[in-house]
Amino acid sequence: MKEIISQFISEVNARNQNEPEFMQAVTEVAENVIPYIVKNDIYYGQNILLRIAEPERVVSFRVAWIDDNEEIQVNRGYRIEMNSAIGPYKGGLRFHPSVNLSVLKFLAFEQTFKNSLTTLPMGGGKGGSDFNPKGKSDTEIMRFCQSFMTELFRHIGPNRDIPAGDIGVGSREIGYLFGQYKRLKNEFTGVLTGKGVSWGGSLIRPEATGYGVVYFTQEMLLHSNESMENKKVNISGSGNVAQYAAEKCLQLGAIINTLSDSSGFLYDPDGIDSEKLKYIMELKNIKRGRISEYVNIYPNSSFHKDKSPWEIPCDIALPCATQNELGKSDAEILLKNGCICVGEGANMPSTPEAIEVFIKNKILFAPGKASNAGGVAVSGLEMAQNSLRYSWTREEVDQRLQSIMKDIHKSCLSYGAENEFVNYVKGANIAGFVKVADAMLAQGVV
Ligand code: NDP
Ligand code: 2IT
Repeated sequence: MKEIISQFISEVNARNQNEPEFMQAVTEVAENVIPYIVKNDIYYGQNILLRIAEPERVVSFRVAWIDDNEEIQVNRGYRIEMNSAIGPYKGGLRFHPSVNLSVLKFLAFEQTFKNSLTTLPMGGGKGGSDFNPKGKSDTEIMRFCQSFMTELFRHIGPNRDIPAGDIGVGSREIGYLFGQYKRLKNEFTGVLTGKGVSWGGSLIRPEATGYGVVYFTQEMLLHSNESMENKKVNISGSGNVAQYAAEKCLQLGAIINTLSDSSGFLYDPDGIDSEKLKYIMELKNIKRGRISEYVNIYPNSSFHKDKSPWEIPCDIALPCATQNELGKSDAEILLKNGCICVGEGANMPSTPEAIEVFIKNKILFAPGKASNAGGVAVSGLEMAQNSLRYSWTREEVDQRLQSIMKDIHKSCLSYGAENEFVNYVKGANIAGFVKVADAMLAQGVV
């Protein structure tokens, strides 16, 4: 078996040199899915995983725009249309200087499995740009978004490819992107998700990823006769996912120790309560400030420059910032300090070595493609509401989100239960694969 897997990985690697993040994502899936394929005749010999690892289409384009000093700036834009076996391409846009083909291909690959897990009809895609939104004025952001969409609009559409937000792309950017798409096409359609509620957005979409992570974490805990109540939680990041994960943790009676950004982490030994979280949301979303500013308002807390929050003892860790932010030594410290559960809010935040530590020690570990699927799931519900030309209440969307997260948990159990232990990584990878693979088999070699 090891040989079949390594042969597969070398074949994919040969075509994707210098794409470490993409290879990391493919390797993890291959290790879980190839043994399953070998045991199941209908998939064996069809090269399905090899086909899934090859994007259906990759678009790369120039984004030229003029900054506030009237200088011409040039960025690179991308859209990876990874897999459309079970529905139109669907996935976020990331604006961050670290964006490159490897990062977006890993995200699009993960998205294909994640979207399959949601139970909704969405294929996998991802896009973005190496544009850095930090420190840019509102008008610079608008000009960039308009230039980006002036090329992207040819490749997307409500039945073809439906982008949304990700790192650096929130409601402001979705607004500017939607405005430009509508102007270019002279059509008001559900081509993007994460829209404002007054112009086709869904209630609960801003909250969905963070809430979903906590709903999934709660399911894992309940399955082990545990609960969120009074648990100490370390969260990384302080963006969209981190903020609403924190909000839901507080609603379920947990205590928030930490939040972070790329400059370091904040630790509040008294707990970040809902009033403090409100301050953080305003600081990050309106003032666009840094998390270190919190200590000026709450002097009992401390800011740890250039460090990640995993060294603070906790019961639950929710990495909600970015890929590979939690390594082997972080995993070891978490375990040593008594952590019982890790729920990934970000995409691929734990390194393969960290995951190995979690699984070897049989703690509850949820991979992002299962635990952060609530965001794209509510994007799918936004698409459904747009098609109906109708909108559901907050309660209705939240109920559907909760039941989708429970269904994903059940799918992980179906394919990942190993005696008393549940290997959620294996469960999510195989369950995500089966639905896409069945659709690909039915549709022939395309
Ligand atoms: P935001 O842009 O709202 O926030 C990102 C947060 O992560 C910020 O606090 C940011 O700090 C921090 N961060 C970003 N890059 C790095 C880095 N290289 N090192 C350390 N910290 C970093 O993004 P989201 O909250 O939307 O996304 C967070 C993660 O969740 C990503 O992995 C994303 O792919 C994933 N995700 C998002 C979904 C969504 O619906 N938005 C859905 C599913 C997954 P700083 O401000 O200093 O950059
Ligand atoms: O990684 C993700 O799932 C997202 N950034 C959300 C994608 C979406 O289409 O809502």
